[in-house]
Amino acid sequence: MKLFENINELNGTLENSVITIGNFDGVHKGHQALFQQTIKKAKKINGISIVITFDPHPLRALGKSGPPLITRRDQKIELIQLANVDYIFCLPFTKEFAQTPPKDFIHNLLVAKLGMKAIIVGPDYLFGKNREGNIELLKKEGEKLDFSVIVPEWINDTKTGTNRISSTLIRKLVMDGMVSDIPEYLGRYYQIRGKVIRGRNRGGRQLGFPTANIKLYDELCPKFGVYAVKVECAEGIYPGVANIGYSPTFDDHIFTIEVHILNGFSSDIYGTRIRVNIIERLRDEKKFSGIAELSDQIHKDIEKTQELFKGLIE
Ligand code: RBF
Ligand code: MG
Repeated sequence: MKLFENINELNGTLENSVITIGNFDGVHKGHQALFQQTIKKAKKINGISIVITFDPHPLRALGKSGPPLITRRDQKIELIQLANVDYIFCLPFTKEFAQTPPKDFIHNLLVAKLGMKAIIVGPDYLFGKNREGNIELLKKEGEKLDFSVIVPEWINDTKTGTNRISSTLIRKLVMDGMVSDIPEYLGRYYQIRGKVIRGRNRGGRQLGFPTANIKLYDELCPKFGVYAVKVECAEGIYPGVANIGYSPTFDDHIFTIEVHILNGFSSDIYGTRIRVNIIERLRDEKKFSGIAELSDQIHKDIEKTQELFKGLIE
């Protein structure tokens, strides 16, 4: 597996390749299926498999706001790497690049530079200047330049009855707090990443539940509330309970993402980066009449989480 973060890093040209291209935000099961089909086709022709993706998101590069990303650059690359394709190109999407006419993109990059013999893309794939390139154009150019165009059907979403898995659907589920539905689409839990920063030092001292306060690195934040989570830090992987919101019991109105790690975890993790896998939504945040009531409730949240983890197969 070779990763290129700029096309200029590739000396010379490649040959006999099967390529899939997309933004692949979230690297969901639909994307994963495209990667597997790319690998399969490459084996069939004794060639190499290539994933091409972009960063930043094209809409951002063009100065539009764009959706909150499910996976930022590094996580997206890590997840694509799990697919075991031969080459990953994570190319900078710039305003200049956006001006590339679709035919130039096909001729200069895909065919001349990367030696494309087959391309595998989703049914709605559009590309090039003004998104003028489409599957029809690919097929026409494919006849001239001797590559095939493979367009797999959408993967059915048996849960909602809609006929495709999409990044848009996944974003909505996360924002609605429907996190336990996520593994069905991502093949993993939704994960947020961030750095542990100093909080108000109230959790441990006043409540009896020390929390790691997280400065979010990710863009997509689950709906406010309390969640059962699995925390990955340098020390290992631990169950935890997280609160996302404004802690309405207190009147400071400060947005925080806090995690209390279970089983007496007491390592100093200030300043380190942690990953929090969001497993299940437990409840809404509530304004309690006092610290004792809040503390009682957190006890219950922890019990529920421990039960949940007993039932989880790793
Ligand atoms: N604060 C609230 O005001 N209402 C809540 O319902 C609430 N639930 C929480 C649940 C968990 C599992 C944790 C770890 C924290 C919760 N908090 C809640 C935040 C709590 O007030 C905060 O951790 C302390 O004030 C320390 O910053
Ligand atoms: Mg804290």
